[in-house]
Amino acid sequence: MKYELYSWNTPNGQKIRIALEEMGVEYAFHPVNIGAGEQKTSSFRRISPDGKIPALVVNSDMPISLFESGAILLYLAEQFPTLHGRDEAERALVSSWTFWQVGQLGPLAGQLGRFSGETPQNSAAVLHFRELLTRCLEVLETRLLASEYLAGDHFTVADIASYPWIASPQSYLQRYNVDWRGDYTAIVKWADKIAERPAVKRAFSV
Ligand SMILES: N[C@@H](CCC(=O)N[C@@H](CS)C(=O)NCC(=O)O)C(=O)O
Repeated sequence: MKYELYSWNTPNGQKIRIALEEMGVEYAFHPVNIGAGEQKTSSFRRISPDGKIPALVVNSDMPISLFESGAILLYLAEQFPTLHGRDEAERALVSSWTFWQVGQLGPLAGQLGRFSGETPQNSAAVLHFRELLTRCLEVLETRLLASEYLAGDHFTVADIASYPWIASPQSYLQRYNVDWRGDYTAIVKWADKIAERPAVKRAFSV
């Protein structure tokens, strides 16, 4: 099999599954149970040095091993240009929004989840990360009021990066009742349209 995905059912893992389903390629799925610590084994660290999912191995004469979901998405976009920007300006936006998700939206939602699970809902940490996450949602809303998708008028890996962090049932926004559906009409429209994509449905059905 050319593509081998090492992953688990979390927003970062779901991104790569969506991209591979959009590409319509076959891939082997290797579950890495992060609850059981399988991501920290020395064998898994050979493909993902920081001991985190997702990771992707691309088999060919010269196999390629990738970790970090943003790097994987941008690599796949180069293989499958329909998921990339159509010109230099769009590709620059695809990179910018993808890096924004892995540098801002993902870690801030992750920290909200971490502290919401462990400390009272009015603790300084929970309030701090809720505020920062709200700012992220405002950034996303402003962009989506001006543009159908994050990099322009068509769906790219930049949308794939952010979508599960907002709308996946495993997203911390769902789990800790961040009311994005009530407050952000452009995000809701964008997310509902993405949810209808057959590849996205397939990615979430497994
Ligand atoms: N920046 C990384 C973050 C990956 C990440 O945090 N993965 C989580 C699951 S969503 C994980 O493996 N957590 C287990 C751990 O850190 O031990 C990426 O975008 O791929």
